[in-house]
Amino acid sequence: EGVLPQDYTLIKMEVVPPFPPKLGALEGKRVYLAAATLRPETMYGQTNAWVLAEGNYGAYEINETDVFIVTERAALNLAYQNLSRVPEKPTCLVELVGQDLIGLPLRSPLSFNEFIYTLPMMNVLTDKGTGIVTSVPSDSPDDYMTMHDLKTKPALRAKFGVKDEWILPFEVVPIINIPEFGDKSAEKVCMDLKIKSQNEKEKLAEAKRLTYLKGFTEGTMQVGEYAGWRVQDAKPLIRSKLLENGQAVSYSE
Ligand code: A2H
Repeated sequence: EGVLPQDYTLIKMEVVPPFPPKLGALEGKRVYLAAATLRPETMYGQTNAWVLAEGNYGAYEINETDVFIVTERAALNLAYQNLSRVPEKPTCLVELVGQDLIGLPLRSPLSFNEFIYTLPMMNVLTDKGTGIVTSVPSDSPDDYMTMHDLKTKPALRAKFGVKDEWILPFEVVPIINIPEFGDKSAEKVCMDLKIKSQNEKEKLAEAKRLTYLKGFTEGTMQVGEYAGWRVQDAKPLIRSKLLENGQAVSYSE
C-alpha cells in the first residue's frame, strides 16, 4: 500500500436480471459489480469486467435497494465512507467466489457495448480497490493481453467455463488518440514490447507506465461528449457526470 491515499472512481456495472441460482437471494435488488478505476474517461471502451476466479467476494448492502459485489476488505472501507446500509458495518447478503461471477452479463455506464460479460484475469489483486476491474483493452495493456489470451486460447476459456460468445464478438474500441501510439495504444505498446501473455508482468508494468503517462498528458478523446478534448481536461468532467448521474461513486483507500 502506498503512503498517499488513492482516489478511485467505482463504476456501477449493473448485473442484468434474471440472476443465476447463486445470486437468487438478491432477487428484486439492484446488483452491481463495483469496479475501481483511475481512468473514468475510458469507460466508452469497456468490453468486459475482470474478477479473480479463486478470489473471495460478497454481495453487500449499500442502501435499501442497491447491492455491490466487492471483496470484504473493500466492503469495510465502503462502510466507513458512507456506503453501507448500516453505518460503519458491512452487511453481506451472499458469499461468493470469482468463479461464481464468470459469465454474468452486465450493463455498464458509457460503454458502447450494450451488454458485456464477467471474465477471469490472473492479475486481479484482492487487496487493491474492490477486486473487480472493468476492462478497456484499447488503453490498458493488462486488459488487452488478458483479452488476447482468452481469445486465442480455447483451453483457457474451457478451464474457466468461458463461452465463446462472451469474448469473441468483443473487439477493441478505439476511444483515445495518443500521437506516438495511435488509437489502440495498449495493443501497439504490447506489440512493440513483444508481450506474449498476461503472465509477463514486468513487461506489462513497462507497457502500463508508457501508456498511462502519455494517455493523460498527450491523449485526445475520440468519442463521446468530449470528443476532440484533451484527456486531462475531459477526465474530471466525465468523472463528475458519472457521479452526478448515480452511475459511479468515489472511493479512496
Ligand atoms: B484502470 P493502481 Cl484504460 N487488481 O482502469 C488489479 N488491477 C486493478 C485492481 C485490482 N484489484 N483494481 C483496479 N485495477 C486496475 C482502466 C485503466 C486502468 C486503463 C488504463 C490503465 C489503468 C480500465 N482497466 O490502470 O495500482 C484498474 O485499471 C493503470 C494504472 O491503483 C485501475 O485503473 O495505480 C488501476 O489498475 C489502478 O491501479
